Amino acid sequence: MKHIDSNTHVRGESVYLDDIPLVSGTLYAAVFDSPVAHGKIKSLDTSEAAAMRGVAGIFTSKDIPGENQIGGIIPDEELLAGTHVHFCGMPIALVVADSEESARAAVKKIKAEFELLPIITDPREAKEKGELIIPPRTFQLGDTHAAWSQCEHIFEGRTETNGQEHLYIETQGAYAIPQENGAIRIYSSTQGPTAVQRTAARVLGLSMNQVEVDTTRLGGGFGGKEDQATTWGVLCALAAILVKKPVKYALSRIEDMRMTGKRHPYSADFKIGLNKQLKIVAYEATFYQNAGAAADLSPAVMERTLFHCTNSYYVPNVKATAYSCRTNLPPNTAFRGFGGPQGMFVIEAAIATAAEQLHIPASDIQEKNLIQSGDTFPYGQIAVSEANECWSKTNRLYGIKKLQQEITDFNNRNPLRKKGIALMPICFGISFTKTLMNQARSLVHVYTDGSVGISTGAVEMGQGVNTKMLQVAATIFSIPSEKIKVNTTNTYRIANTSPTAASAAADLNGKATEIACTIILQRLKQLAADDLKVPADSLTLKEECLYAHGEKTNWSWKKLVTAAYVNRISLSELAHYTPPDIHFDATKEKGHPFTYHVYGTAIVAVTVDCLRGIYEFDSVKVVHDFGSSMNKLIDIGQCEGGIVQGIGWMTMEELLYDQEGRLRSNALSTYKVPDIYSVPKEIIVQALETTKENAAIFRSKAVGEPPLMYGIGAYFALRNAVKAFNPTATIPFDAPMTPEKVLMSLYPVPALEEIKEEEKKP
Ligand code: MTE
Ligand code: LUZ
Ligand code: MOS
Repeated sequence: MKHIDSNTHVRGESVYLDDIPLVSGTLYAAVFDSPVAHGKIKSLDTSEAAAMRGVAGIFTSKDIPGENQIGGIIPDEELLAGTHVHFCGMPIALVVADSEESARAAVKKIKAEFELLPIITDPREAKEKGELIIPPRTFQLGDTHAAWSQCEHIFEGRTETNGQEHLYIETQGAYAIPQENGAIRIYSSTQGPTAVQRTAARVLGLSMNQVEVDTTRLGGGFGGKEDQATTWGVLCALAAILVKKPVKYALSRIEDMRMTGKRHPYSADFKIGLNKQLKIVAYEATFYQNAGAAADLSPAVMERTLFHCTNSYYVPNVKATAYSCRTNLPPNTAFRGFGGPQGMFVIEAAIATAAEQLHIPASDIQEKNLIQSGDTFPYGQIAVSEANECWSKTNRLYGIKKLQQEITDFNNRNPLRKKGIALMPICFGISFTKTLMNQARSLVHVYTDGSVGISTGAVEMGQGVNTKMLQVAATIFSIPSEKIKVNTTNTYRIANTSPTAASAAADLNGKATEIACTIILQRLKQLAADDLKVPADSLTLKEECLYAHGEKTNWSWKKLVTAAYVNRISLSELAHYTPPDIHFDATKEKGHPFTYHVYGTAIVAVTVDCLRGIYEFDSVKVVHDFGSSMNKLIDIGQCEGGIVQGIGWMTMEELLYDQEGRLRSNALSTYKVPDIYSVPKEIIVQALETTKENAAIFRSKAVGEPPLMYGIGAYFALRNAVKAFNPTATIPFDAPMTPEKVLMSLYPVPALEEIKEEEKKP
């Protein structure tokens, strides 16, 4: 089945926040945000701005009727700065005017003076100064201290991974409309409608039942709207309540890039020990997470770094410690992979270090250490692994040694163009690591004409969750998809939702939908069973016809539905789902936090132009563990998108804050994301088809985040290509590996003159 939005998407008819028809009298908001990264607000003068034509109001923290607090995990973040600012881009005042232009013009007339305070942008410096968001956490398995003596080889190193701008095509935004009796409706481009609702209630001093949040779809979220859409939803609601008029704010790209947090940059230290057989005996890592100026989701992101610090390998002795470091940058937030990629990069760097020192391909080490079913993760969960299956199928399909040999041959033939290849196995845990968040509800209505409406807590952001919800209902009811509509995500229909995140939305909401549909179907079957005098379990629905013991009856879907209504039997159901058997004890850092894991293996190949430092990705060849995919088109699309986004993070997206905490890569002219010319020439995604019980909806495993981590292979492929040209290059593990960095690491090569001479020969 195609993505159900594909028709309206290509026609430009899909409704995003900025397409919602406006109520007359709507005003427009714009934010005055801090120009300095840390300081005390000495004075704030809004008088000139307030006098401008079209300006309806300017609001600061003093105008907030409830609490000036938006922190989700820790209450450490003000909506509007009160006395101090903690990052460049922190909202200070909110202007409301009769047009976007007047609102933004008025913002420019606001004057503020600051008493400047020391600025920290580096996480290690923050840690040294005791600026931690939460106390450090350590995951431990076995005893690394005792294990070093069993190691034949021990390597140490340091890594840096930079942040990443989400660059959802639709920027952040919201539209709030006051309702009768002080209530409010907020249209929000958010992954977490309940977070917007809860926070709006808190800030406005309302109860949650007075706040309706409605989301049709997002033009991408990628984690950037899991928590940080809340600010804009709440600001619009605040202004709307204060001016008693509808208020809209759709951020410009430059505002969005400046004011919102991104993927967390990490700095890390590692130590890895291997025995003679190249088994990893011990691994230690210390992670310094650059959290930015407030907690946001950083504690949860940090936790997932620890969960995924050994990627898809079994290591018997592990000690990993993570620090969430407070700096004067915009609070960093969820981004596809949620700290997992940052953890996985470090062990891949450790393995690459070992491989380079031992003069063997990293894949020799990777393959020998893949986690097997029955092995224990550092957090105590026992693996049900597909790591070896994915690896060996990759080898069967694409031939790892053959590809490596082809690359060596190419490199021997070509003095100025070098290829590099890297294997990238992945393992990603599915479930919110905060166990209580793993719950969802679905409300299914069957109407008397036989059509069906579904509402869940899932937010459509391009990933196809609505299509999957529709497929669930179509499959259970055995009716055509045209009879089913998936409704907007709305806090009045579905309450207390978890954000659409952790790749878990299709599973959680899909299972709830499956339960709701099954309950309604049971009622319909019972009705027919009574009439036909057969047991209900002998009945099956197929293509809108009811069969008893395999024989067609005179009951159709339509007749069942009508009869149920006539007999006063409910055609609606609200179902609740929570995955069984997950738990985690944070005092011991042990448990069984994930419903299951997703595995896969990628081979990434790149060609570097060794005169210019530029490069092209030749191919990404993958075997991915889909379970048994319920929608191949969508799931392959998720893989392709994730891979390209991961390659962007690892190779070209160079986020840059200066010493003053100002974002220098603040527009698409200075921040380069992958475009159609820079995607790999070939991406092949093959399925590891398994029919094993796996707790996923219809055994179709979650697919949203895991493929991003194949992109990590791009970094190591590039590194190998550079090493093929300049074997003595010392390349720090400092991602992204931009063309500039590639060029710098290619040279100086003492033998360059000789290489040039060589090339002139026929
Ligand atoms: N795909 C598209 N097209 N747009 C997105 O914003 N977000 C990703 C992933 N795929 C995203 C996407 C992220 S970060 C997550 S957590 C999952 O989708 C969420 O959706 P799911 O739980 O339905 O997989
Ligand atoms: N969000 C969250 C996430 O709150 N908890 C998680 O475990 C998670 N994992 C991935 C992405 N978002
Ligand atoms: Mo995705 S980072 O869980 O929104």
